[in-house]
Amino acid sequence: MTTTRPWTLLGLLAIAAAAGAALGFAGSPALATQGYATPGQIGLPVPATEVARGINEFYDFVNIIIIAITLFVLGLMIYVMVRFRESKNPVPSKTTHNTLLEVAWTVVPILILVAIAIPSFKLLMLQYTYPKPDVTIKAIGNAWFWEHEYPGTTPGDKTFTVTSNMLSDEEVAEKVKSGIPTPRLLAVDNEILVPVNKVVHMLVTSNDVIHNWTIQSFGSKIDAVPGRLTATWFRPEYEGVFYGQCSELCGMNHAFMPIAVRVVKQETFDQWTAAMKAGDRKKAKEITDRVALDQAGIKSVADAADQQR
Ligand SMILES: [Cu+2]
Repeated sequence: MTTTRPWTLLGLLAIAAAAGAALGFAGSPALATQGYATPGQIGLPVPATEVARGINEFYDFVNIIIIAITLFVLGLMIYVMVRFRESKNPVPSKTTHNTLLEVAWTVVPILILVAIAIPSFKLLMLQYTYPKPDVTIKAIGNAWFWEHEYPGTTPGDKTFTVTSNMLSDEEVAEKVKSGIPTPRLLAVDNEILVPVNKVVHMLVTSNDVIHNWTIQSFGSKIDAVPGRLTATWFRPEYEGVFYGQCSELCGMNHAFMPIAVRVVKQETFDQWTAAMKAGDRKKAKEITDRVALDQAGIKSVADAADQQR
């Protein structure tokens, strides 16, 4: 058999893969306006940070390679089954070596792996190079809820802690009635606030077993290990509420310890932290609810659909 035919096939498949890419794999999910996956959504939750955007792009890129390789192998198999079927090819070839082909099937996968490794390492560098923080928060995993500690930034400054428990179905229904879009199994009683376009360092640890602090829209996912401090960082680029879940199997209520981060204007953040430091939880709650309503107004398309559900 000649060695030219597989290459023709590879060329065709490469064109098909490129066409697939142009048709939409590289597109960002325009429908999602909140930081969680909505029913029927294709793709990852909408990215809100540079890292998350990088992850989404990398995911699309690797998917294209996977699809191209799968189609190529499938094509080769179909070609061999048809072209060399017993009726057409009763006396099989005894060929055992083809230098050009052997070099090619070694070199091409190496090149593909290098093409994957370069953007992958770039992304890892971005994820694990921590810019100077504007806000530092300590997340503490508990069986089965999260606590977030905002340490004081100057001597004498107060540290405060936000404890977040998942809302029950009744509480979700009540909140939805009041006009605040509230997803089931993700919304919590006390959201944490962070300022928009600021670098947040999240130091992560646990009080009991290993949990994992994750917000997909931020591209943040890091284990919460008892007795150790791990860290992730994010700089949310727009306002909204972003949900995450514990992502390390930690026990009975593992699925019911969501994380809700609300990204707000710096002044709102300052008001909220001032209220929290003063121990005025009621005022802090009012601020959070007001922002939630404001943000629901801005992002009305998906939210209206949510509320009707
Ligand atoms: Cu957990």
